[in-house]
Amino acid sequence: MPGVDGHRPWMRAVDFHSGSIRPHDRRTVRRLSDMAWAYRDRDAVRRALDGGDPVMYEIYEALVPEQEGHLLTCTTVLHPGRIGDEYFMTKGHYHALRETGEVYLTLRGEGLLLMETEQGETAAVKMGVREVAYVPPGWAHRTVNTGDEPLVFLAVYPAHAGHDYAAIERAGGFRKRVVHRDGKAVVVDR
Ligand code: S6P
Ligand code: ZN
Repeated sequence: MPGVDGHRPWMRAVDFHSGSIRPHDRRTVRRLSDMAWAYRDRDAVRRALDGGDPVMYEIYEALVPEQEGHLLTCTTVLHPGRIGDEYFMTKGHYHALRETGEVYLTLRGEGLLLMETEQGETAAVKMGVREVAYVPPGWAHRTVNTGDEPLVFLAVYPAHAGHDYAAIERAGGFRKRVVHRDGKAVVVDR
């Protein structure tokens, strides 16, 4: 039976260590300057920017049509490090189509998946190797690398979901932060 839109089945290789998808259709690099607003310690942000604007994370994508029915597969490689006492993290977003969820499978490292809703609910879910985390529809999501090696995870989500970063920025960031305190990762209020 032919596919609904002529898109052919495929297979890609995922390197669990480097996080690369081979071949990938797009690789996106996010540096601190792309999300400097997200960190609380402004002096630490300035120092890190002056020190060379570190790469925070990379995203490898296997692109498919951005249409309902398709699923987009991608990996994220979130580097270890801190800005002040706050761990390296992703910008975080709602899906533009709020009714779409997402699945994360951790391939390497350890971290936390911070989630929240526009109604004020919050959650922090552990991310560890071979563990799956679920982002329900309507929940904004941000990953935080609490370990000392790259946090690598595979994500699958509806290809027509879209990304709404502006809602997070407008809200002044996520309601919770993950900071390094007494040698461990602690979730605190913004
Ligand atoms: C996409 C999915 C992830 C993130 C990636 C980077 O829906 O949630 O692939 O895009 O982890 O995070 P962000 O917040 O910069 O898109
Ligand atoms: Zn997402």
